[in-house]
Amino acid sequence: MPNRPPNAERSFIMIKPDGVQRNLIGKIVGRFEDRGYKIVAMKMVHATTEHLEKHYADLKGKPFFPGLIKYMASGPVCAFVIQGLDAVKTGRAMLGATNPLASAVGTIRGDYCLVTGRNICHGSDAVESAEHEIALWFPEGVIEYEDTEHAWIYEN
Ligand code: IDP
Ligand code: MG
Repeated sequence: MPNRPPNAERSFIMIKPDGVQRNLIGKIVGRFEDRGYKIVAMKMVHATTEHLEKHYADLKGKPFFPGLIKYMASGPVCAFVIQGLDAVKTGRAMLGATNPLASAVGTIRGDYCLVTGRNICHGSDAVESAEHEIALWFPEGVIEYEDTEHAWIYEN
C-alpha cells in the first residue's frame, strides 16, 4: 500500500469503447484537466477478455458479467491516470452514479449517456483498487513530472 501525499493521490480512469466511438475522449479528459488533475499516464488499449476479466474480477458471477466483458472488449479504450488531491473520491463524483439515469446533470455519465451497460467511463472506487488497477493497466509505470500550474491549484 503506497503512502502518497494527499496532493499526489492517483486514480485510474478509463473511457470505455462507447466513449471512444462517440468521440468523447477530449471532453472527458478535459474535465479532469480543467478541475486541476494532472494526467500522469495515458494510452489507447484494445484489451483482451483475459485482461478485462482481471480488471473486473470482483464482478465475476454477476449476471451482467459476460455482457460487460463483451462490451469492454468490443473496441479500444482510453486508459489514463489522474493525480491530485482526493483523486479517487472526486474522480468518482465527477463520473456520476453507475446508472446514468441516477447521475446528476453535470457529471460525465449524467451528461453523456443513458444506460448502465453503456456508461462510457470507469473510475477506481478506492485508493487500494486504484493502485491495483494502475499496476494492471500500466505495468510500465506512470510519468513523474513537475506541473507548472501546481502553485495555482494548491496552497503548498
Ligand atoms: P462502477 O463502474 O460505477 O464502479 P460497478 O458496480 O463496479 O460500477 O460495475 C462495473 C460496470 O459494470 C459498470 O460501470 C457497468 O458498465 C457494468 N454494470 C454494472 N451493473 C450492471 C447492470 O446491472 N447491467 C449491465 N451492466 C452493469
Ligand atoms: Mg466499479
